[in-house]
Amino acid sequence: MKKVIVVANRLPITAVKRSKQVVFQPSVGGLATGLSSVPDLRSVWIGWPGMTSEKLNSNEKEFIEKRLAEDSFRPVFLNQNDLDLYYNGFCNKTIWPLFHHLIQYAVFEQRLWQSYDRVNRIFRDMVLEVADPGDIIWIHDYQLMLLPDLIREQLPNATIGFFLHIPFPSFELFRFLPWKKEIINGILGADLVGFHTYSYVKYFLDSIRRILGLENTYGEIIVNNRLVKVDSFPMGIDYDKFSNAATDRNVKREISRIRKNVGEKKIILSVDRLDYTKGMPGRLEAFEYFLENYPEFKGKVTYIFVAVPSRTKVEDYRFLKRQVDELVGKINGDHGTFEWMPIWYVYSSVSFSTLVALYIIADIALVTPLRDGMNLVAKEYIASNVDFKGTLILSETAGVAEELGEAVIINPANKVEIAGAIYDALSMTDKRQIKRNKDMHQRLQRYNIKKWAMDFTGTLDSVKKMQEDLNTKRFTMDAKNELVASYFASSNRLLLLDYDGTLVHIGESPEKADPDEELLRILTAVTDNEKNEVVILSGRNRETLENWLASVNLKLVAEHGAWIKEKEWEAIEPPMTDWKKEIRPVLEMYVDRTPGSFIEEKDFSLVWHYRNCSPELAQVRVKELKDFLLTLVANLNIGFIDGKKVIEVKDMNINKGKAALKWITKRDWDFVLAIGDDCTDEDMFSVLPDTAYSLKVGLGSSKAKFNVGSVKEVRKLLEALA
Ligand code: GDG
Repeated sequence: MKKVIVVANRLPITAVKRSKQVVFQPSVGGLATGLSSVPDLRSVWIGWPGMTSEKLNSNEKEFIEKRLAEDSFRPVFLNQNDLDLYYNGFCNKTIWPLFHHLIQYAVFEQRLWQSYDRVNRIFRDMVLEVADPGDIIWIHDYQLMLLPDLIREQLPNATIGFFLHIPFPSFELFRFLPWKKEIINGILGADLVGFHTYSYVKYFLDSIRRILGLENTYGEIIVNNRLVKVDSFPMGIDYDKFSNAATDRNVKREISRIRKNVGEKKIILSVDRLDYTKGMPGRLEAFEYFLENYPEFKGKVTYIFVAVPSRTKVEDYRFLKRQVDELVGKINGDHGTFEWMPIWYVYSSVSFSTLVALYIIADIALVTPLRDGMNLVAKEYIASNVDFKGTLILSETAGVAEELGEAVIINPANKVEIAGAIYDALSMTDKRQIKRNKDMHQRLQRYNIKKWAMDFTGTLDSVKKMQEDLNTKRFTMDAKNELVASYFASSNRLLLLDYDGTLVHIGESPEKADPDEELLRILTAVTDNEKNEVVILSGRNRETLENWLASVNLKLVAEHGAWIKEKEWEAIEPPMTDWKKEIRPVLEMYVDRTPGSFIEEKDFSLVWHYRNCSPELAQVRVKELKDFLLTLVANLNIGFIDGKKVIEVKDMNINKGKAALKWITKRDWDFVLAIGDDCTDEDMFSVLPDTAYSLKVGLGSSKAKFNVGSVKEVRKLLEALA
């Protein structure tokens, strides 16, 4: 039976020695807590058990293996040298700081890199031992970025997903990594690459473009003839576990215990691993600034500061510990009294019950990382407070801020702003807090950890299906040669070409899709041949096509077939636009509710663009909008196109198929070629004669006979016909 193999640096439980006995305890950290609550998905988990080989004799190793096997965990044993150079070295002194944009902490050393490479191969060997054909191999995080490709080399057809839990850096920082090409190639061994946010997706795709010269179409890239998809999957939490905790007996007991000690004071809480990315010194300084500038709160507020020991072998972390100790000491010394200690500093991990009790009792959660892949603490705080009370103060530089926009968003480098936010939060009326928290709460409930994991593995399945489709309909060299031969054997040829995504690559700014010199040269050469009639069929408006393509002798179709130009522009149908006044207010409402989206008005259609929005939010809104439009289309005789990051509402009678037919029926062509990339081009493919050649750019099912990988390939083909 097909199984899911989760591969991560650490197992969800850690082996430790207590009085010479090996015992096990849960691992702390976002990945372990998150994934361990999705048991249905965890058939086998491969990872390091937390103790180096030197500390274990062979009996103990065997004991660990046996005990872990009961939970389908497979340990990868690492020695002290690996731990120093790979884990404490390359992972935490090179990748961690660089990927968090804190390059001043990063070291670049060949021997650390070599160890990283070696350990990734050790993990590969364990995966090869465990994997059977058809299994899903899901690799996690920055410690194992070479692993996808190392496995791919050995198992070319394996189903591999890779998820990065930390940020991916902008190219301007990533370019400093001496092994950047190896890292990118390593990750691209996966079929699906996931990040928490769309910004990291963009940075990753940008690096691929700059380093490997590979373009993507909406996150799909062809790597060595294989489709790889890159997308964002914002990790959720085990919502039920946190939202049900308020009624748990142990949690209630903890709440009373803490309340007894703190009294009626307001509580500010922060919980993080002691890590320089979490912005702890800045946060403490902001708290100090708050006490100095809002002295009326002295004696009335307690800051519970939980710092979980982390990476204590790395010098930068030890330095941070000293810095935090000093700051806490100074603030308590300067402001504390016999009756009141401003900061309760806990340098250890706490039990789950204590953690949730703290979440529930805290009036403010102060989550101010300098940079954070996601930050689950912020989500857990909101989910635990089922009465929707409490204020979340959140860094704009944490991945989670893209999702929890209703939190009080601050700049972690601005202590004045943070202190002001604390003051506002302590003075905020319950009503405002409740409204904000309720909205966030509902989203966390919807997109929980299970949904996240199912979403990722479901997408991975669909990528495999797309790869299969592509393989059966791939535009091979033989197919290309046959097309070119047929072209040269004919004298009466019709070429029907879509523009965006077919002749030009659509990047993040579609308004900048004007033709480059190469394209104009190719189009001129093809149209100059008098045996050819070349038509561009586009969704763009007349003015744009005119401006961009006036220098070439082309026939044009604008607005998906609403306008046709042989010599002058003509409307294909009498305009019917009465429906616009009903639809426009609806789309405007969606613009208001979906930051980053906008409306484009064309002569015969209205288009809602959502490419700049948070993908998760957009997904929800698209579904709502489509459901709503479905109730209107019959009455108004309109249809809508669910295009690439757009919903276009238009007159039903207008489509590229009708426009294409006008040319197809015009003459007895002995060669017809149609090329397009999105669903609007399917109308064109469906009216072609059987003998026609048709190509879809990109992957996925299509009525076209073949799939081609990219705009580059289309241009090469047209060049061969020129
Ligand atoms: C990485 C990325 C990303 C913490 N202290 C205690 C404790 N925890 C639990 C929290 C939470 C988790 O550990 C911490 O998760 P974060 O997301 O805040 O941070 P990282 O460990 O840095 O995680 C991060 C994450 O991976 C997931 O992809 O969000 O950006 O850096 O679940 O509850 N749990 C208990 N006692 C503690 O003292 N019981």
